[in-house]
Amino acid sequence: MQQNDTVTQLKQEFLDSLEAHFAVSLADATDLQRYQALAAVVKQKIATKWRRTKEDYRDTGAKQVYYFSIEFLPGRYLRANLLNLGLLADTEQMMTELDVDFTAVMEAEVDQGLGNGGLGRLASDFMDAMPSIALVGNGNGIRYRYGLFRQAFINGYQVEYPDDWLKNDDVWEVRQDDEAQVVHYGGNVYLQDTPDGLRPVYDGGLDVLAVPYDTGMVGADNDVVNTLRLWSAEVPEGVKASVSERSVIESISGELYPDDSNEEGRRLRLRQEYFFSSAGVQNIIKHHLADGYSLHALPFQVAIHINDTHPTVVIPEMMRILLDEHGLGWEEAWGITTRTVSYTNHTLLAEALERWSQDLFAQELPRLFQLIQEIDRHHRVSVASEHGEDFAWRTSPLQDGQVHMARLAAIGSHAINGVAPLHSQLLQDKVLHDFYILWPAKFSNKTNGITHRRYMHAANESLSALIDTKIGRDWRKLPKDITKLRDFNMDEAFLRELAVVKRQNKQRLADWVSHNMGIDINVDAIFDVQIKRLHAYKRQLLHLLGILTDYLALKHDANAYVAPRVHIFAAKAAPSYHYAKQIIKVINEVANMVNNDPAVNDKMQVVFLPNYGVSLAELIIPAADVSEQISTAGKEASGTSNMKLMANGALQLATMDGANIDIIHAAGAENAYAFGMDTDTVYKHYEQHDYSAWDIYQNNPKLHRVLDALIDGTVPNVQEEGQAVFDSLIRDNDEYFVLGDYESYVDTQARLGQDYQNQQAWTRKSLANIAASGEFSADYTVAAYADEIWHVPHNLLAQQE
Ligand code: 26V
Repeated sequence: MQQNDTVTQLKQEFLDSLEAHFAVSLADATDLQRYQALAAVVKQKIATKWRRTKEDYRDTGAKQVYYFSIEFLPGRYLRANLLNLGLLADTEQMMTELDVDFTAVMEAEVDQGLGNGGLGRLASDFMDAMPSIALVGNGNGIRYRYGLFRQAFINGYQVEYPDDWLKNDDVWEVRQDDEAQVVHYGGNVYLQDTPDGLRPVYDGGLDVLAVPYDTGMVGADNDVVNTLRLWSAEVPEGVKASVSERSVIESISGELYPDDSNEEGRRLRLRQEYFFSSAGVQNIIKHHLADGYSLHALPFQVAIHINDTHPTVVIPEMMRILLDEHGLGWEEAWGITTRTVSYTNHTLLAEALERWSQDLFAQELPRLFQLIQEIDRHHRVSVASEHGEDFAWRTSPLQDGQVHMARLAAIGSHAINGVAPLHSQLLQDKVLHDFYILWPAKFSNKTNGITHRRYMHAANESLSALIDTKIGRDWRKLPKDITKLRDFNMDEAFLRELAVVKRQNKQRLADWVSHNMGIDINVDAIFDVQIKRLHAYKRQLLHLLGILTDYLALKHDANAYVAPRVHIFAAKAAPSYHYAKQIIKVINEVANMVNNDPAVNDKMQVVFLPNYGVSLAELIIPAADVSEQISTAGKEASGTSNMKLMANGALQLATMDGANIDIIHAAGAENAYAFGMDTDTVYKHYEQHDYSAWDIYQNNPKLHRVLDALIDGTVPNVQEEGQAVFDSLIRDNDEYFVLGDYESYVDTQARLGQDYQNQQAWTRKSLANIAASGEFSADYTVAAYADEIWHVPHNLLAQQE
């Protein structure tokens, strides 16, 4: 079909859809109606491919991957779906011909935020990558009624509002009543002797109906559409529930926990974990048997991947089904379970490693608790003879009144991986060392990746189009081919064009900031960006101390050399994370002070964009010059904003942590700004107890002055918060070594500022980053999972190193 014909047909479908759904003409339709009408057209196109994909999987008996994750963070779907269907350019043209503001139409879609941060967004990047490399992979999670809170600032303080994302219905999902499952909680359970052996008898407890909503995950330029299945909790049909019973049940899928580090061990969270794990596993086994396979074939037909420990109850749940419902023996059930399940760890922070009180666990999931006791007993017996009682004790899922989920996951799965080389190494050497001794072959690394489709082709269309003019379009399918761009790093015209694209993207962001925040930022300045959850270990505070250093230097001497910068922050803090919220307040007050001081204004500005999420990331990332990745070495498992920013031409200002190391290696050390302590140094300080924040404060006059500014009124309106920050750094000896890395950070920033003045040299470094970003495509990451862990086929042509 001619392109014009496609546009003409789309136009007709769009106008028909508007009339069919809303009985309005284009001229009278709101942006929301236009969005919903267009989305309905797109959904129809997806539906045909989706049905065929499902039929094809069933007819060929393909092995299925199920990615279990308590969070998915898809953002908006419309643009990404159009891109993958190959209809984005035609739709843009159609909208131009109709004189419709397409951006406004796309922005009418709600940003689906059923996740906290990196872990949830990674799951959604994988949902995009899997169908795009024709891999049979589905998602399994929770359809939270309320997603991550909407953030606003009032007087510089974070305020949280509920995220009522289903207010206007979700166009993309399909409710599947026939696939509903019952999930059982609580009550008493005892074992009864029957002719078939011991069987559990349940007494009391709560039945919850899990109803799935499916959304098609569209592959890029192919006919594959996989399924993301999110479960919603309802009262089972025929059950008479009081108002309060109903609300207990519905609360299970009521809201996302807005925390990504501190396990508070709340009962509802455990119920959520069991909810999607149990519904998912029951449904998988039901279909497996209905398709005529034996339970012994499960590991050959199904791979279940658990994204962090939140779905670890999959392991005892599978045992329950195999033993109690199908009468298998322990050993055969255990073999089937462990060969089906694999596990990714996403954090080294001790406070984020999940543990549950055994009492609470036994109350909520009594049968599963019995099975974990049995797993625990088998484990102790099997390791004690060779490794001793102490070792058995240290590695047991049940210890000190708690259920240790990472231990259970390590024991009950056949593969364990970290998400960047350093992180995987630290898992083997430290956090999961005992398990590495037991089963070295279970361990591997799978470095995270990102979907260049959403973050480059869709969010930065002009960059991708410019790249196409130099190296053709093949790199869009084989991202590593983008290294061909290196041939053009002496092409001055091309470097200028790259700089023009960056400037346009900076202007687009500046327009947003002006419109939404009333601040006019200088697009000639360095856009110095830090976007991620607010966490002490991510050290937004180090960035802030750097800002105060420049500010005081300029106040002292108006001619002090400071390269003009716009410091851009975006971050949500967990509502219960008091210190993180205090840091937000301090950053906002510093921003106010700086932005309203004409003495420094032409050299520096600070903006903290509210309500960070996927859509805001898509706007900020293409505009970034500098990517701040400054966590304490050994704390950030991987990071993924680092990869997105690199692909869009930002240079890294980074510690040697997580995937920063691999990014610096790929781009070349001369094209990044590495600084600060490495992991060995950090660990030495832990061992030797020789770190003194007080000494650093006393011996560095510049830093002394900066820290005092937090408590002597220099920064206004932070009496309490400034003191809290000061105390955490000085009195509590600076847990994350902010002061230890301060000098190195400030020096590196100064060097970076100098380098930026040579636009051409800077753009050449930017090009080096873009050209090296291909290896961080999630397409390669999921292909590696497929080849080495799941053992399923895909069609990504692995490229020779
Ligand atoms: C933990 C918890 C614990 C308490 C309650 C809620 C909750 C929710 C999520 C989590 C998981 C935290 C782990 C996490 O998000 N890790 C991040 O994973 C990214 C993808 O692998 C990685 O890039 C980041 O470095 C890592 O911090």
